[in-house]
Amino acid sequence: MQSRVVMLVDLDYFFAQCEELRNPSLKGKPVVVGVYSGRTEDSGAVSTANYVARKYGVKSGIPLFLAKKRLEGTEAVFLPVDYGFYQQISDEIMRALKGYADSFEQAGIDEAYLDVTLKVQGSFEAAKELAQKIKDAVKSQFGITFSVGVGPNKLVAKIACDSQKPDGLTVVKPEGVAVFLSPLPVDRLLGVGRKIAAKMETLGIRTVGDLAKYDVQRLVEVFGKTLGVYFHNAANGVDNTPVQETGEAESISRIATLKENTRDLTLILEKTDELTEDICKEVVQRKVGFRQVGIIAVMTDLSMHSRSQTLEKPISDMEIFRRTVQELFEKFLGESELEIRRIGVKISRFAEEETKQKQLTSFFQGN
Ligand code: DCP
Ligand code: CA
Ligand code: CA
Repeated sequence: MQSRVVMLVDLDYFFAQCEELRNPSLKGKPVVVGVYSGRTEDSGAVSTANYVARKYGVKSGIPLFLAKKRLEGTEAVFLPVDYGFYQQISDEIMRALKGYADSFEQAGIDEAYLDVTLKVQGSFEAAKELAQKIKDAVKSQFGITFSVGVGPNKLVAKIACDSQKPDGLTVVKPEGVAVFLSPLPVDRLLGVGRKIAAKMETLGIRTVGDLAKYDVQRLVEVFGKTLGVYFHNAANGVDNTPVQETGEAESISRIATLKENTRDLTLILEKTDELTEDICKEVVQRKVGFRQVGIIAVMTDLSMHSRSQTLEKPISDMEIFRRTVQELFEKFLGESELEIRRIGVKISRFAEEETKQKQLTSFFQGN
């Protein structure tokens, strides 16, 4: 199977770069953007700092007074966050980035995934050129630099991006994933916080390579099924989550013409079975569950009708799917009189994947 080609674009020292954009005289000086809590003049935390300030050990999250201390004697400039301004710049850049992608997923104020598989016809060489082209365009249109990682999936693209900052461009081809990931410390994987890294250390796991080789059954025993399997896959660079617009009303559907116009349920179900099977293949591939099943009927007078049913919980099970389709057609035939010419099956509300993602995210936040 041909590999996907996925990019992760992450804008460099974003809030601070926005400040440099509006006031170019800041360039070259340490710039710290802070969230001032207002209790005392210096209480609050660093939101981000430019790379000049980072050389002095100033980074996101540290207290402002500590940043001040580390930057003593320099020309450091401290500024309060101006979220509205950053949002505006972000919106414009995101709109431009979206134009380069087959599918696009914004993953934060300053980062986005681009699936460019079709755009580059599966070629990582072409993807590298495209990434450079996007960097140049964003630099000249908006005056903003970013780092980008290119890989066969979101996980690899993200880690590739992080590996070279600022203004980086890192390409990891499918055949290079293992070599790229293995030497990295485990905490480079999303979800491996300090606590989990410490636990892994006691198991003799320090690098992503150690984790990749570790018995998956043991991981499941220690971390539970969801996380154990996730860690195993992540360490092996496996990630099938699609790049997709968040909140996008997505659906998968198939439609076909019947051999003859009919009201015979058996004939209709023969055809819908083919369609449901086809859809199920895609569901398995995309690793999603769905909560809504719909049918479409085009009658001999070419009028089109649809019916749908929402299930109690997300499914990916073929049998329940078929039964629901059957019920919907039975009911529909009772409500109509004409013969049917074409039939369609549709699923939507891919809730399960979302829940899974939420479970993982909330778990990670607990670390
Ligand atoms: N941010 C924040 N507090 C944090 C982390 C980030 O307020 N603890 C804000 C400020 C950052 C923006 O989110 O500019 C994006 O976060 P990143 O983690 O992408 O960091 P930067 O863009 O600042 O730097 P980098 O060049 O490492 O991407
Ligand atoms: Ca960033
Ligand atoms: Ca970011």
